[in-house]
Parts: sequence; C-alpha cells; structure tokens
Amino acid sequence: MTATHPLALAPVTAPPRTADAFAAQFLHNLNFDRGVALSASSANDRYLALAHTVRDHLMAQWLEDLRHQKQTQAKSVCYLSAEYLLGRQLDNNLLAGGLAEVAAEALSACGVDLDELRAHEVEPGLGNGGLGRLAACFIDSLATLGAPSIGYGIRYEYGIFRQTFVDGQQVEQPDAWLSLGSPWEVARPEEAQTIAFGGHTETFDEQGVSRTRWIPAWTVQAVPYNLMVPGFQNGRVNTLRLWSAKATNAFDLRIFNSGDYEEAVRAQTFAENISKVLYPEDSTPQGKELRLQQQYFFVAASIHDFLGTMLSEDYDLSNLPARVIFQLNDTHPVIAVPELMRVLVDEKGMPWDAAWAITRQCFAYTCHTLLPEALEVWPVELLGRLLPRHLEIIYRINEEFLAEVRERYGDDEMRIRNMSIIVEHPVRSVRMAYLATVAGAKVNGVAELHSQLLRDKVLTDFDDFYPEKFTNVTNGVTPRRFLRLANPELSDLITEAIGDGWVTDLARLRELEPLAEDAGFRAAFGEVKAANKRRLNDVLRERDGLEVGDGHMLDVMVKRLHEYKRQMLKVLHIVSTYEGVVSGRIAASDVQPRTAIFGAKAAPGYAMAKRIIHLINAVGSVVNADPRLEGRLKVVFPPNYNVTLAERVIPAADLSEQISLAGKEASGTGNMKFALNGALTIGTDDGANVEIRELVGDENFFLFGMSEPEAEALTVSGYRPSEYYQADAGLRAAVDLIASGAFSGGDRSVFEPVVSNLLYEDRFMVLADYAPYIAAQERVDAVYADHDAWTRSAILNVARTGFFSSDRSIRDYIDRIWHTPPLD
Ligand code: 26W
Repeated sequence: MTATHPLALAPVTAPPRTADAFAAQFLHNLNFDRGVALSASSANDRYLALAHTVRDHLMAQWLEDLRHQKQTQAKSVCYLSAEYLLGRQLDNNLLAGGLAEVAAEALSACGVDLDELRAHEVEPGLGNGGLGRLAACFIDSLATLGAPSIGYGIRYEYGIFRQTFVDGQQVEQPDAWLSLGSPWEVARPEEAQTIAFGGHTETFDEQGVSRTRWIPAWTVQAVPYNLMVPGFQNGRVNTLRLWSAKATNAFDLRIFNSGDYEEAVRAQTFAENISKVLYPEDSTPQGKELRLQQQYFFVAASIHDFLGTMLSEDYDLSNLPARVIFQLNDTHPVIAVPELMRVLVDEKGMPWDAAWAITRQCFAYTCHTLLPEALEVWPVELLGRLLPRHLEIIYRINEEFLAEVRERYGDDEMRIRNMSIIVEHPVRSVRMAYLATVAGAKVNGVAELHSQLLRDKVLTDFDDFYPEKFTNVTNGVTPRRFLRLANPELSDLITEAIGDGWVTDLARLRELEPLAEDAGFRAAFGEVKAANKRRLNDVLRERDGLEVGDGHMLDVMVKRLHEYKRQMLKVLHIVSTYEGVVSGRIAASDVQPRTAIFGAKAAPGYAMAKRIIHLINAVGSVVNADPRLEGRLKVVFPPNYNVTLAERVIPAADLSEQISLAGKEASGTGNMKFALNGALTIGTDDGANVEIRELVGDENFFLFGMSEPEAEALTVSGYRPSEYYQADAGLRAAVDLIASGAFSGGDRSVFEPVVSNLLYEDRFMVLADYAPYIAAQERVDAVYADHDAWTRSAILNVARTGFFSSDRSIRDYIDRIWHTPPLD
C-alpha cells in the first residue's frame, strides 16, 4: 500500500472524550451503522449504537496493544479455557474506559435512557459456573495489570441454557445470545485456521529418520472473533479470542462428495455443530464425541494462531518457552499437549526429545475439582478415531514417563498402574489430569486446602515423583465488577473513607478496619445495605414478580445445584423452622425474620439436582402461602441465576451460605464476593472458606460442621445417615414432613427419592452436619438481633478480604508460574 493522504498516514486516534463528541459518535453509529434515525430507533438499535461508540473509543488503544503484542518479544500467557462466563459488557467497558460520565451526559442530552440500554444487554453466558467466571475475572486482571496475554476459548452460539420453572421444575431454554447482534466482537475470518480430524497416520523414512504424518479425514475452519478486554483505566486493551466453527470445502468434498446439495448442507451443519452449544455439565463429563471435538478445535486453533501470528517466520522454536506459557484451565484444553508435540515433531521436524523438553516448559495446569467423577477421561477408542496421531503421541509420552517411574521405584507394578496416563478399566481411556500433570511445568489447586488435598489424595504418587511441580494459587474475583460496579454505594462510601486506590489495590481495604468502631460509618454502611436490598427488590419484582420480606435478613445461597454443595441442608433448615412454627414448638414471634434466596441451575441430565430444585420451589410455595409464617420466613428462588443477577443479589445479602461438605468444594469464588460486599458467612471448613475465616477472624464467621479429616474418618468408620435421623427429633420432624407429601399436595412419591437418598445414602453427609448447622444458624440469629454487632462484623469482612482480588491471584501466577512480567 502506498498512502498519500495525511489521515491514512496518521495513527488511529480515539475520538475526543467529551460528551459532545460521544453524542456525535453515538448518533453517527445509530444512523450509519444501524441505519435508523433516533426518533425511529428501537432500544436494541440504541444499545448497539452505544456499544459501538464505547468500542470506537477503545479501538485505538486496542489496535496499539495488538500491534505491540505481536512486535514485542516479551513472554505472553495464553490462557486456554473452554469457558468464559463474562457477564454484561457495557458497564464494565464504560468503567474501564473511563467513559461512564461522558456517556451518561451524552445520552441524557440525546434524551436516551442509559438504564434502559443497560438492561437491554444479553449477557454472554459462555460458561457453567465457577471455572468460567474465574476465567473472566482473570482476563480482567491480566488487562488491568498490563500483562502480555491473550485469552483463547470457544464462541458458542448458545451459552448456558436459560432456566425457567414450570410447576416448580426446571425447564431449559436455549440461550440465543447472539440473535440481536453482538457489538463487542470483531470477526477476523481472514485469520481462520483449518482444523483437521479423523483419518489415519503413516510413517515414512526421511534420510534415514523415521517420521510420521497424519492424513486426516475431514477439516473444519476455525474463525476467530476478537473481544476487547479493557484494563481498568490504564489505557490497555487485551484480547479474548473466541473460535467459531465453519464448514470448509475440503470437508464437503472429502466425506460427502456425492455432489448432492442436501448432503452438502448437512455436512455444513455437522461442521458448524462444533461451536454450536456449551455443554451444561459442570461436574460429570459425559464423554461425548462432540465435546472432544470442541476441545481439540479450540486448542489447535489457538496454538496455530499463536505460533503463526505472534512469532516471526524465522522464529527458532527451541526458544518457545521464553516466549509463551499455555495455562490449562482444568483438563478441558489438555489435548493441546499432544497437539504442540505433533506440530513440533511432525510439522517442524524437531527430534522427539527436544520437542518434549520444550513442551514440558510451555504448559501449566490448574485443577478445579476434587470430585473423582469430575476428572475427565477419554476412551482410547474415541480418541484414536478422532485424533489418531494424538493418541500415538500420548502413548509414547506415557511409555517414556512410566520408564522414568520404573527407574525411580523399580518394578512396583501397583504404582505404575496407578500413575499410568492410560487406565484400563472400565474401558481403556486417557486420564487427562495425569497427562496434564506429566506435561505441566506446574500444577496448581485453587485454594490452600484444595491444593493440599490434591497432593495428598488425588495426585499423591505424582506429588511424590515431582514434588516441586505442585503449588497453590488461591482464586480471586475482580473488584471492578463485583465491588465497584455491583455495589456503587458501598464503593462510594469506601472511596470517601480511604480514597479510590482500592480498585486496583484491594489490600488497601484494610484501612477501613478502624471504621468498624465508628458509629457514623456503621450507620452509613447499614444504609448502603438497606439501599441494596431495595434495589434487589426492584429487580426481582420487575424480573420475576418476586419480593423479599420487608426488614428481613437476606440469607443467600447462589451457585450451581450439586449434592456436594448441599442445598439440602438449607432446605432442611427452612423446613425445620416452618415445622417448628406450624407444630407450635416455636412461637412465630421468636423467629428472626428471614428471606432465604436461592439461585441455582442443575445440569439437565442430573435428576437428583432437578428434584432438589423442585423441592425448594415446593417448600417455597407452601411456606410463602402460610399465614402463620407471615412476616417471618420467606423463600425466594428467582429462575436463571446468572452473572447479571449475581451483581444485584450479592450486594444485598446479609448471610452467605457456603456449606459444602468439607473437602469437596475446591475453592468457591461466590464466597469471596459475598464477604467483600459485607455479608457474613455461615460455612464449613472447605475451599477458600478456610482462608476467608483466617482473614476475617473466627468471631466474624459462622463456622460449623465436620472438618475434612473428620468427614473422612466418618466415611472410614461407616457412615449411616439414618442414625442421625433417629437421634435428632428436629431433623426427624423435618424429614418426615417432606416425606409426608406436605410440599407435594399429599403425594408422597414426588420427593421420595430425595428422602430415601438422604436416609440411606447421603454421600455428602447432610444429616451428619445437620445439628451443627442448625446450631450455627441460632448463633446467626443471635448476632443479627444486635444490629450494631452485625454491622461491625460486616465491615470487618469487607476490610479484611482484599486478599481475594483476582489481581493478587494473577500476580501470583505471574511471579511463581508464568514468569511474564507486565509490559510498561
Ligand atoms: C463436564 C466436566 C467438567 C468437570 C469439571 C466440567 C467442568 C468442571 C469444572 C472444573 C467445575 C468447576 O467449575 N469447578 C469450580 O471451579 C471454581 C474456580 O476454581 C472453584 O471455585 C469451585 O470450587 C469449583 O467447583
């Protein structure tokens, strides 16, 4: 290109940051991009025009950062995650870009209601829960810290399902989040990658060296879409690159070369299915072929993209570890390991040992679970069919690894079987967590306790073999979204007291500590909580026609529905209070007024989780309609809990329920968000609860229940839940009431499976922790009755939980795992 026009030669510049310029750009986008006049525009038109205007303001910086990323030789993190649960973008990007005031002024001058446009945005729900939301917090922190990095993932056409309730039961609706347009992304079809599948491998001789090539059967195109990830008011804009599947011609011809139009269209659908929908399972992998296709599709595209676009053409790949670290967010992207080996060995002709030495320095692995059933394994039959060369590579990695194990321990066949990446039963499969552990330079858990249990219980032999690999990075949450944006009034109060530096240096919340003793500050803090409750009520009323009780303590449990998280414990507490009042055992006037708020999606195939949702709704209908409980106890269960709702619920909460069986919740991140927003936690000694309690102090945390070693001991000695039922009259009454059909119109069969599971199986020991839980709830009531004492504790929770910023987590990863210092 030879440009002569001065504008073509000038660098891209951002529009002036004035309300006038913003308004002009907004109207321009509305007229010329949406093709409507303001007077004829819909809310969607105005929302899209506004989003484009924000994007326009951030674009110059984005282009600059993209250029800089390519040009710099600095080491980058490639965060590989199958999920990013982003939440709404508009407010976040307005805040990060420092555009909130300018936009508000501009829109108001145009007579446009900004709040209406905020509410119009459909959140990109490209994740299931904790793991996906963590990835979203991490890319926010990476951008804010100015770390050279790129997030890679999948652009699912349908995100996590929209949950509705029909007669109290979960019904899933597709989440067509793209249907009204998605203004935050930029498609880059010219940077598409071709991804191959199937076929077979061949060996051939090249000047006396035996080499392998993969002859795939079909290919798809991976088309990248860039999303902007602006750092918080630091002039940086990072990139989240999500891949979308598109059919290739090669695909049509190779498999369906009949020339038949219908077949060709079917073929296209087949290819494009790969990025069609997010799997809604968050703990039990189904071993579905399409899921493995998704995983390989996005990691292969990401690796090729990084190697192809970030490295210069003559780049010496033996230096790769100085240039990149691929962070594996759980096992979902682990197929990247054999893919990098394949590229280095088969495509670049590198000797195996050299390639393996490089590969082992280029990956690090984060584990997010302890549940054995959540650890992914892929049947060898399936892997061999879909990715034959990768299977061969995995076999060789395993063979060499086991040879090292033998060298160290001798022919300890038991140990060798236990450490093998390939497991034989029930069907020969690849254990992806083992592959990640062998290949990763570091392996981390997500909270102190979790990392310890990983070493002691899950990857024990690996810990013995590679003790230096294992480490902990406690999770964190972004203070921008979950404090500054979600809780503007508390943010203002904090800023008034200690300045605004806390937004990027959350440890500074400590400076609030003395204010817990300041009656004026406590009063203001109490006012903020009350205002947040009113705001939540407005949202619930408008969204679902629901309402929390006036003046009630808000007792909140929001998270995926899973037996290990023990929503049932909360249900039993509610039923027990209800039964107590109805039977006359407790005077209604002695009940501390509470509203229990639930939010939870169940995996569509998880029958017990769905029954528990049904039960919560059923209990809610009965309790809420009973005049004897009027003003004392309410159950509110808004459907479709998501990031947007979390941002309203968390700031309004008084009590945070974190009641998993000890040793089962890897970390939890909701627990952190609640504490930061001044809710007190009732919780077990599990996950990051342990660290929250250490920081806020025992006196500001309601601990209950068995510890992990105690639960383990109980399992070993033989746990019989019915003994707890027999021994505790209160528990018996609550369970009996559910069994009696009191919440199912007299039909005892509806909740029979829930009851018999509790009495005869109770894998997560709900009944064993029932009595301590009820006792802890009585302590909660007592403290809550002393408004001043409660508020003091709440303030101390805020002041002492700055540690849980995802900025701190990311600094930890940078210092101890990635070694990628921030660019200046
Ligand atoms: C379908 C297979 C599968 C298995 C596990 C899909 C997704 C998973 C995830 C690892 C589940 C998950 O989200 N784990 C959560 O990760 C959070 C972030 O680290 C932790 O805070 C939660 O404790 C953990 O449950």
